[in-house]
Amino acid sequence: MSVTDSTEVDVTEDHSAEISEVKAPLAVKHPLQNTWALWYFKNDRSKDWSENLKIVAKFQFVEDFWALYNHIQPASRLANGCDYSLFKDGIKPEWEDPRNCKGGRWLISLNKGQRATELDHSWMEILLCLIGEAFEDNSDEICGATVNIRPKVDKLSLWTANAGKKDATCAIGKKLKERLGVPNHIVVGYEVHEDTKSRKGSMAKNRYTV
Ligand code: MGP
Repeated sequence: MSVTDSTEVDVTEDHSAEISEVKAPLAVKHPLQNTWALWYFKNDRSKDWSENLKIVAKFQFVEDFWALYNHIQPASRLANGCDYSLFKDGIKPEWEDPRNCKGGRWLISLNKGQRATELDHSWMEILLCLIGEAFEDNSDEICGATVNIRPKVDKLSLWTANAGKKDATCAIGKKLKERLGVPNHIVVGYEVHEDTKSRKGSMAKNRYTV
């Protein structure tokens, strides 16, 4: 998996087998509650959007997560137009997936300066919230998370399954804000995927805010 030694990630196949070969001392690995898949998106305009989404690796142990994380480029080093997504195994990081289609995302935008200072730390914190099941009773509502690297505004988003479940969705948003250390006076919004898909302006309206 040549993802650390080139300026752009070359992800052409599933590397799960390679990652799960990493052995912990005494060969005891610590299982996660869910199996997760890391996806990489590279914006190749000659292909449909969905065809540009590739699985980098799946993992179900803490040690395999770190092996993968330490092996790939940090999000801040990806080229503009690229994304990483970490989703529960079986959920594709797209609106159309049956487990995403009634849901939405908590969205945090970062300006250009924050790419160097905050992006990698915040993305790592989101990854740790996911694999550590930080959303407790509402963990079943979690689908995954995405980081979009873009020329003007990078985006971090946490995708949940049911936009109609206000209490669970807002509890997730509050926990996310707390874990990322977002100050209280900064408002974080939740967009419903259906609205994001059909929006006319530059932003979909927020269904909820925390
Ligand atoms: P984007 O990559 O989420 O954001 O969506 P970006 O690049 O910041 O652009 P903006 O439109 O938010 O300003 C870019 C485009 O990719 C969308 O307009 C869609 O055409 C396509 N796209 C993104 N997502 C997440 C999906 C998806 O889940 N399904 C499909 N079919 N297209 C998507």
